[in-house]
Amino acid sequence: MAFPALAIAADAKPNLLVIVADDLGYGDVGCYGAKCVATPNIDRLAVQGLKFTDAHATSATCTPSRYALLTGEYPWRKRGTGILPGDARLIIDPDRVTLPDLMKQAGYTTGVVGKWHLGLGDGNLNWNGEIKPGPLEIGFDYAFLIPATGDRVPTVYVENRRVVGLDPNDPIEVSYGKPIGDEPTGRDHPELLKQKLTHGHDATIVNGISRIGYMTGGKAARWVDEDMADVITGKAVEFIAKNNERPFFLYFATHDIHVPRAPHSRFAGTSDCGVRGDVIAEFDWSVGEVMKALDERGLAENTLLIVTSDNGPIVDDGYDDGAWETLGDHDPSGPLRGNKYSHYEAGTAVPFIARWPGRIKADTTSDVLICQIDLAASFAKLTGVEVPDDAAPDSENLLPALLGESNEGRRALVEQGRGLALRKGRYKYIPAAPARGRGGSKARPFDDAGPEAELYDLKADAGERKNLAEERPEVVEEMEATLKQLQNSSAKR
Ligand code: NG6
Ligand code: CA
Repeated sequence: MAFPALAIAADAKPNLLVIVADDLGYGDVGCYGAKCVATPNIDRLAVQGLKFTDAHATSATCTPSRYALLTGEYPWRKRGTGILPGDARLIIDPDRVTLPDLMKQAGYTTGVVGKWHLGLGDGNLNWNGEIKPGPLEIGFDYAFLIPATGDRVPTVYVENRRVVGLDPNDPIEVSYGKPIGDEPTGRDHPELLKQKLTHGHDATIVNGISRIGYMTGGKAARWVDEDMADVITGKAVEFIAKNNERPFFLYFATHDIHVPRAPHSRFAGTSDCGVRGDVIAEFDWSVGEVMKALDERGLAENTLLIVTSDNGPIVDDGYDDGAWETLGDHDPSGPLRGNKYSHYEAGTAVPFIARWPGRIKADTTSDVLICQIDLAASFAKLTGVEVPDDAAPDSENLLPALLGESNEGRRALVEQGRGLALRKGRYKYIPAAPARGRGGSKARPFDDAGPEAELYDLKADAGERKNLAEERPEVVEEMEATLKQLQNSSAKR
């Protein structure tokens, strides 16, 4: 593919560093109102940069949200982009032009460190051999991965195309169907668990925590959850150190603050709202280490550093880790309604801070509607590469808004919970879905839309409390038409 000459000189190009937390809620950090846990590093970023109040992931769960971030395509356009098991094949087509592809075209070294959860291999992957296709086939020069999630097997790191520290005499096998091997499971041996289960997560026990899925072998390669933040933050810092001579794009996807919540002893017990607060503190530490790495190399001034989250917050996501009992009056969703998985705003509205001392004004706030899906077109604009016609179809170039130079954001955004919802102008619309029951576990249902259509005026009612659907049928009709049209138009370009 031919790309036009680069628009800005190589030495002027900012590094691009996107830190994506897992399940960190809109109300979970200090500068967004959290009081029970100190997040000094993220708060400092906000003081030095631009804090967005209406920034979103496309989706209220991980796989679709990250698919959108890396491809610039709404995930619901493609089948198979829901939460993936740990043995799923790669869901991003190596032939498509992705965000990391675009950055490579712009002359950047590209890296991903941390949670992947977009599948690996092309079906029937052998974890003991060369693991591909994966991130290296979709535009990354370097990868250090948690293949799926912390609560899914295989519980090993993958560096580039290999499991790290694998003993060839102890091969790994993974199953998401029938049980394999003879290791104890959480279902049969609850007495062996550090954390009891509330739902799911009852298969192979690794490090005293039982997981989703069965695994045998790979004993020497298995991670220790309590060390995970140290390990992956170290890899992110290493990537920065290795690439300080030329511009880099780093996607650093932490395990924090997803379940299982197993903070290092440095953080355990440090917050006023239990283990969930402790892993927020650990996430903040990771952000601080990355900031330090930039400072030490004189890179901070010319690095666009973004901190955000892949979806909204959840207190009980399957492990009985005491998070509910110790939550106190902390509200992970802040002033918004809903949580992870839900159609309400807190499902996709996430913290989003952008700092670039060389370009973005310090200590500023923006209320524009912006989405992580827009990073592809915006970064392409910033680095002077053209987005090919068939790439990133739903990504809007919002560079001026991203840099705080414009108040113009998206006109509309499709938000994905268990179904689709629409943001447009001051309104939020959730279509009727008669088959939809309440979500979550029986004991702790999460706050999600019911079977009837819902319409909210977010300007007057940010907390989505007063359903206007009956009062304003003409708005419902217009929103419905826009949503249909967006669903049917396969591409903007
Ligand atoms: C759910 C898991 C949940 C979490 C989620 C994915 C159960 C009962 N629940 O199926 O614990 O792993 O998937 O989270 O197993 S995400 O942030 O990666 O989307
Ligand atoms: Ca997530």
